[in-house]
Amino acid sequence: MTARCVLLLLALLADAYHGDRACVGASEAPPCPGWLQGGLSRASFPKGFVFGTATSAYQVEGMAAGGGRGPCVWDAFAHTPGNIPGNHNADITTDQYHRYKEDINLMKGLNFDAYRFSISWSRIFPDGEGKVNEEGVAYYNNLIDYLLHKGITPYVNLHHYDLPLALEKKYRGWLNAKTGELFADYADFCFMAFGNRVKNWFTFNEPSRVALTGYDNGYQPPQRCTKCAAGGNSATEPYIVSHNLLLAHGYAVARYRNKYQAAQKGKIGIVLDFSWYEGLTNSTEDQAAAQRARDFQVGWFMDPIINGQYPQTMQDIVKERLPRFTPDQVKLVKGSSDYIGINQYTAIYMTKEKLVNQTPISYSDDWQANSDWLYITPFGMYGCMNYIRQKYGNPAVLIMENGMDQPGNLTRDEYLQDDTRVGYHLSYLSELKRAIDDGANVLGYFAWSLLDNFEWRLGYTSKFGIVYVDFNTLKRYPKKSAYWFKRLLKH
Ligand code: PNW
Repeated sequence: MTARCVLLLLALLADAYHGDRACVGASEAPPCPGWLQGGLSRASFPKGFVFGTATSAYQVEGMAAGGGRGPCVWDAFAHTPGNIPGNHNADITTDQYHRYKEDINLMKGLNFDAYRFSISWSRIFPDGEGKVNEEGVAYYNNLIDYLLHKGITPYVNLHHYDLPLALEKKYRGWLNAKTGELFADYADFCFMAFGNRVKNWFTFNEPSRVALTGYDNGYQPPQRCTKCAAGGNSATEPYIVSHNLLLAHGYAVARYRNKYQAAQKGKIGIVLDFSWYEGLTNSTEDQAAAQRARDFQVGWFMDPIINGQYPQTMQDIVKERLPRFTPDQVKLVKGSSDYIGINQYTAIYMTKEKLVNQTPISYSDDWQANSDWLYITPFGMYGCMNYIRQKYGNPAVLIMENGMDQPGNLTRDEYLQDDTRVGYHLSYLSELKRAIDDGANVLGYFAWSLLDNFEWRLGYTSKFGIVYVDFNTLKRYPKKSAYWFKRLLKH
């Protein structure tokens, strides 16, 4: 679909909402004939298709220095003045640590089936290794038990950017393969402690962004790059880190499969970010730029996990800077996911880089491509799902994040009237359905996010929730999009 078609579609959707406005404020309006569900309901999706919302530990839990939790790399980053607007941090954030029952009741009331959250490694092992923090274990036990009590299925991610600070300091974090071995020990503990009730596991969230933002451009912890004050090498470290993350994933999956899976009967995978890349024009060069982008973003992890090696384009461009898998590592990584989680937000038009460096000096230079950022691009959802189906043999996929933000300067009422977000989810779900109808093996969809929360480098200035959080009182207010989901998902 062309960008113009998309704009037209959105204009039509916006029009339809405005007609409905009086009827569907951000309150639980009575059944409203004009409510725009776009013809979608649960019945539009395969039987057993799962709908949930997603969060991550650092972004919603709070109690950062409480309950026996050790610091993670993000605590140190957020507490360094100047890193985050308003010097915000996640010491309290939405305080889900104390309010999880309220949040689970909210999910239940909105008719969601599942909740994706992450476990904070440093809440279980404050130093990343060694002594267990029983208070942290009790917290996750309570969270899981209450989810199950309410009939909400937990989807648990083991690592969402929040590496224990002790491991960064002691071992240089993901630059050291040792961190991957410790990750497997932590994962093993979680399978042992929670696996009798958790049947859906993920190792990592968006490992490519850990490598990109931590080691290529240095925007996020540990802020390493060629020109960074902390030191680094953007030409080599992103590749070393992603290799170590792939091995860490493999070690953890092997533990699950060898020790727990037969008895616990769960599944395990990884969550990858995948923006849809289109060529800006049909020229061979732009089409090749789009393919390089897909390979460098999602192929970087998908190819090893499905085929046991990095994409050929990466091997050709990165050459000796790209680590090689030993035969044992191939065995570990190839086939190491029962399903693939995909975070899908947007699409990007790619064109061949105007000035290609003769000697690329960073992972992002290696893409040899420029991009034009778009935002509400539902065709990208179709593109990603269709691509994975065709290129990787149609593995089972879960959409683990999809959503959009609002800027930080509106009034509460303006936040609650999030018509644009309703249109976003409706249009992306419609394109997801189209991909499923064409044969894509998609098992579920998780909206990012249940709550407005700590949006990393943007602090609280960017709001992705379908539920508004007043960060002075911590009171939750469902937005119009929340009620839209409630109606979509009614049984
Ligand atoms: C995801 N991009 O990160 C993360 O998994 C969430 O923790 C985060 O809150 C959410 O998206 C919203 O930002 C991404 O620029 C951040 O392409 C940025 C991008 C992709 C994913």
